[in-house]
Amino acid sequence: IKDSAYAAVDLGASSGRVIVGRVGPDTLELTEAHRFANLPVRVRSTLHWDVLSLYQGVLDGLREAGRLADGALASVGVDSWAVDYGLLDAEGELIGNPVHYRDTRTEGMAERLRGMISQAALYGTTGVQYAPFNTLYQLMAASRTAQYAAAERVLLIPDLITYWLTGRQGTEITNASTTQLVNPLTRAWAYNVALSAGIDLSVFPPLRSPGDAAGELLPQILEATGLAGPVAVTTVASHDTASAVAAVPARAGERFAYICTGTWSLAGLELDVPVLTDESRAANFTNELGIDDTVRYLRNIMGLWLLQECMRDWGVTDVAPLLAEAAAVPALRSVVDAADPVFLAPGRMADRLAQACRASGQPVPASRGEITRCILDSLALAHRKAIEDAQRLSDTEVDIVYIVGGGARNALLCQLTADACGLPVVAGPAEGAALGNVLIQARAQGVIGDRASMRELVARTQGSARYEPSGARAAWDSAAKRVNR
Ligand code: LFR
Repeated sequence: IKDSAYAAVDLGASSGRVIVGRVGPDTLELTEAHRFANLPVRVRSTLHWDVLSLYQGVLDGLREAGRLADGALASVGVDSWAVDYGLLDAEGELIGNPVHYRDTRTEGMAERLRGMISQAALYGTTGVQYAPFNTLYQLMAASRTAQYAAAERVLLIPDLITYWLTGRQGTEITNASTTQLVNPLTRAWAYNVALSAGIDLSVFPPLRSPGDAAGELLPQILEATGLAGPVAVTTVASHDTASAVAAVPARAGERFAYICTGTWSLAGLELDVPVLTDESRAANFTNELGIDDTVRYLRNIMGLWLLQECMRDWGVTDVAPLLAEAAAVPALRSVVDAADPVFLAPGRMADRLAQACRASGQPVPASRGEITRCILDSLALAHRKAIEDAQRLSDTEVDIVYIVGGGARNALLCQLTADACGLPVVAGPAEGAALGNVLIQARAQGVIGDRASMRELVARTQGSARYEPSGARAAWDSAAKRVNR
């Protein structure tokens, strides 16, 4: 059988890419067709996504993908970061530029909602962690604006791109689960929460699931990309993290935790049922939805964003020298809480890290190597804490940690994570989200089977590196005490 070629559109917070995946019973091969920068733009006081530039990147990428696949794309799927959305008017036109989740417009919204629904009821219904950027708070903030008054539709980012490609609208469930407007037990909208927040859920098109047909590329898209139609568009796990988790190369029966690394580190477990307890809420764990009725029980950790922001301030683009310097710095001199929302907004990151070290009575990292080391040690510590907490709160145990996403290439981070967790780490693939995206498309066409066989195919075909824990756990135990949570 000739292997089929699928195009994965994967939009991340710092770059977007279109990747061609060839999938067959024994093949899984990715080729990057196009990569483009994702550069947020601040206009007046609001931080926006430049969604039209991203869309142009998608079209350029599909053209190149078609060339790589000799014009024979079996299907296209779109995933991106979560929670953000575009507004459409009654004629389906985009109203304004989508607002970036790191914008501060949601300040005060959580407090306002607290007066309308109890924290226990909010978490018990949605299972979603508190984060200022949850769609729920964004919509509360937006609902006061003239743009919102003119809006008839809310489309999450991957659904917006899919709509532009196909003319058809839907709300993909894994991404919808990050809005804090979905009940993870029923996998349906949480009407009581929406009512409390004054949000009319009919602004969202109907829910759809990974594997569902999403339409076909419109004639004008075929023309713009030079593709020969018809080309199917498939609903994938459109939340990038859900796609990445789907591609974790765990073996059948293995008891594993995962860390999806990139701008964020998303660390946790795949469960069959959500954990909606008060302890889980207090620990700020989220129950996002995964493929096949799974729950992604995880914590958001700031991730390599901490380093990206320092590098932006330093005007540095090459990470390798920083990692080499960091490797030479003594371990665990200063650590910060890498899940702390004080690091959420852009700007002056090194100052904020210094401030956190000072406030906890630790040496302030000064050189770039020291700052990088502080970030990596802190991330490893946060990974450990998330994986420990997740096991305790869900009453499960793991024996191995998988790291997927861009951070899988960061050998120091992977080794530190193994040391901190006291568990072996298997790192790779780095393009986890794109792989998951491609695999769901292939599965929808019957090319591969269940979740276990998808993962088995990833394990068999994609490279990975294994890191054994060094055994020096005591140092991590004492460092953990310096980070108060
Ligand atoms: C990772 C991610 C996280 C989500 C954050 C904001 O790319 O999708 O899962 O919490 O971005 O959307």
